[in-house]
Amino acid sequence: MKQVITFGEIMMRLSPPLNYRLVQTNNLEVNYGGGDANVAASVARLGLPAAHVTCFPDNELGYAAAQSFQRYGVSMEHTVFRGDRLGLYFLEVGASMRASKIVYDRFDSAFAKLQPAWFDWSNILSNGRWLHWTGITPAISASAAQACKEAIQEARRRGITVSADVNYRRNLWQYGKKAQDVMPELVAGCDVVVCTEGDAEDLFGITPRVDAANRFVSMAEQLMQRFPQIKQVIATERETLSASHNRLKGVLFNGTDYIETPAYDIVPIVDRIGGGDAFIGGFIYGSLTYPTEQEALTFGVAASALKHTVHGDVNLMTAAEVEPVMQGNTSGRLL
Ligand code: KDG
Repeated sequence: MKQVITFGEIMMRLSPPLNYRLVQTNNLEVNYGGGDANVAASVARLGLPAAHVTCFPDNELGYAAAQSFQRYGVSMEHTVFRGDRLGLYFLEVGASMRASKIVYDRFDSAFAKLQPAWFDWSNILSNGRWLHWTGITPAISASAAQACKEAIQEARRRGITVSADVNYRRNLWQYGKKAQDVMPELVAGCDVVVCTEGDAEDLFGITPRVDAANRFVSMAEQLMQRFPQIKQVIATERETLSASHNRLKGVLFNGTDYIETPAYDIVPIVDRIGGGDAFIGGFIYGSLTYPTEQEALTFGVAASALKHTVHGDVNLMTAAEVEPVMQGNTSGRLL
């Protein structure tokens, strides 16, 4: 069976154990994560073939990062090992009224310095059924943005479904190009787009109409008018009751119908990093497995809710574990 293929940077995540703060800890736990790679890991754990394409330094840190995703069943066969630096990030996990904190140390990473010519997309995508990328990838460097564009173009030529999580991280866009200039061309090649109201406004200048009955639908309609290739706009809507208690639901607009899921109460949150990626991984799996958009969307939100119960960036749930939650069994009791 052909693969779901993702492209982007993987970083080493270093976090104090338990709820220690960085200033007091003597130990840092190691995890690896990357928005796009987390999606590949989700899909692979759920049971469909997935591959992640990236560039790692040609050293022990690069090999360890590659292995961490191989362990979850992600094919890393297209990894390029060149360059010197693995990006890092430091995370203090929040609790109750204290929000999580992240410090990035990723500039000049091997991924940021990749050359687009190192990736033969025709060969990589010859075994692809779905390409997914996030707005983090073109934010890293001009060459990463170019490689992302070439991947999308090749996927389009091959009729492969393309999805994007626009995920606007304004602090990352530091190489001289503006997200507002780069992202429209990339998003124009996508079939499925994950976009919040805030990102639609910041990136594309799209705001819901003042008289809109449903603000998400109004935003999604305008996004689809501007980028006619888009067939589905999806998002999660998160109510933050505290750092350890969120309420999450999924929403989808397909040009005609608006669909939403029941809201999931997630309490206590163990680790919310990668919750959005778990949603997308679950949605991709659901779209390739279930006959209806309602099921795909609900599966995605259930997978995301479960991700919040596990440390690390990656959703490690199997389909058999997500299904009961999707069907409303959120008690944690064995059936
Ligand atoms: O969505 C989770 C990602 O943010 C995390 O895995 C790390 O890729 C990452 C990033 O750029 O922050």
